[in-house]
Amino acid sequence: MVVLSSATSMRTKKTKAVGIPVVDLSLDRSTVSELIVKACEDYGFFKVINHGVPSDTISRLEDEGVRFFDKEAGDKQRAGPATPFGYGLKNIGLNGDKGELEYLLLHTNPFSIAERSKSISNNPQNFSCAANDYVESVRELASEILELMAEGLWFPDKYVFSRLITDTQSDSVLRFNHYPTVKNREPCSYKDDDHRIGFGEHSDPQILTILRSNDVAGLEICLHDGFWVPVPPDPTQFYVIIGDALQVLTNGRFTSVRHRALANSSSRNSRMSIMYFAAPPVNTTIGPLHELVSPENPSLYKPFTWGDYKKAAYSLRLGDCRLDLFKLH
Ligand code: GA4
Repeated sequence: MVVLSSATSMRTKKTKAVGIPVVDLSLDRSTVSELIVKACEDYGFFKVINHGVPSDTISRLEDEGVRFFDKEAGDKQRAGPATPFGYGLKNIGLNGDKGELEYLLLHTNPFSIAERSKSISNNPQNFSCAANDYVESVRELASEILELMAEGLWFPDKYVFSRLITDTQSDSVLRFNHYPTVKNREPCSYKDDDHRIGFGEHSDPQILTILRSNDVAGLEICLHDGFWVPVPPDPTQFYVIIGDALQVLTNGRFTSVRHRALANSSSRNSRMSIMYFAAPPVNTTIGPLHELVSPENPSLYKPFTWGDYKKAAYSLRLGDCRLDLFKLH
């Protein structure tokens, strides 16, 4: 199954029809694992349906997000600045990247969520319960997907990827992005109002991202041939984004997908997305798995710790290809 979309090349301005893969997790395991491997190889991106995350878990966290972004500017600032965790407005990272958005970044450790909730919500208990329940559910979903990937790659150890993110010391992150509509935005310098950048082109540094948005469009992914494809929003389902760390673990067999969010001026509603970035503990060594290295397929990357990789990511700009720093050839 695929979601049909129309892709555009930035260089030639040509368009073509593209089908974004949809993986139905209720199908039989071997079919699902094959579909996932194919989607990771071809796109580094896919949609999952029949994902098992309760709709109530999703809507409770969505409501908390809406409540937070509805607050007065000064109240939101109390949760910031996002260096690296808290509330951020337009500034992304530490090196001058900007976007037409506001956001909330949280470490997924329950103690850290409980502490942050105090400056995020008037009812911190509600916020932290909603966030913890959501994180638990999407972590399970991410682990299941990683196990299916390992099975699809015929690895003897099906937990080889998933155990990296289920470790209690996992460095995973939860992010809310809110892209205000034009009427709520100040005039800005971008010439083409339909292509205002909400969150600029980049790949995610982590292993896997589980993304969910409301019904407002904006997300686009870049295909291997450079065509950009708009991703139709679907509030009831999740999109899965392959991150740089999984590209390294699979020795380049899966590639992290470059993506961006446009601040869509034609929509009357604002877009809100929630992302769970699944990461290993900071001291974990990431390198190509030996099953995927051979004389015909030599190792493409030198091993590094997740902490080193994060340091590299934060020292560069959002759109930089940070994996180049760790390439062997
Ligand atoms: C992209 C993925 C996640 O949103 C994020 C981002 C982080 C941030 O916004 O602080 C980064 C970006 C992301 C990649 C390069 C660095 C770090 C901004 C930036 C310029 C939370 C992450 O882990 O990396």
